[in-house]
Amino acid sequence: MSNKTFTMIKPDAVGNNYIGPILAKINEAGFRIVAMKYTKLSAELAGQFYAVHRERPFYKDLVSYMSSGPIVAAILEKDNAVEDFRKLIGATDPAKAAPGTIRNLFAKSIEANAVHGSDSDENAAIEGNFFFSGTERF
Ligand code: FUP
Repeated sequence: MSNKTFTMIKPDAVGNNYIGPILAKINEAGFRIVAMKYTKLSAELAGQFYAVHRERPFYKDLVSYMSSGPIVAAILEKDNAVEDFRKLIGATDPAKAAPGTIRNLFAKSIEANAVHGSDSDENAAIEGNFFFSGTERF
């Protein structure tokens, strides 16, 4: 079990001025920020990041949405990081996300669902490496 996960605060949450409240929830839940950047994905990079979903019907819209505005990408550290962060963000569809979870509080739709959280230790490493070099982690 690794102690790191990867997250993005997505364009809807950035646009709604939820960076601060979401980071507060992340810190209150006991995660330490190891790396962080405010950036914007090109359609090409968003397509690469979500390549695992390329056969799904929502892929094109997802890529266009994820490249529509700035995001915050971060690597987070905590014991049991992947599982605990998935609990903190709640279900993919905010209508099904448990009360008090980040998606329940801040997301509007299944596509514009406020945050990303890695679903496995392996993907956490792949996704962290997608955004950050070794010297950008502290
Ligand atoms: P999650 O792991 O909770 O982020 O969800 P998935 O990996 O299943 O989906 C990745 C992203 O695809 C979601 F964050 C939002 C988008 N998505 C849709 O737009 N429509 C869907 O029906 C499912 C996912």
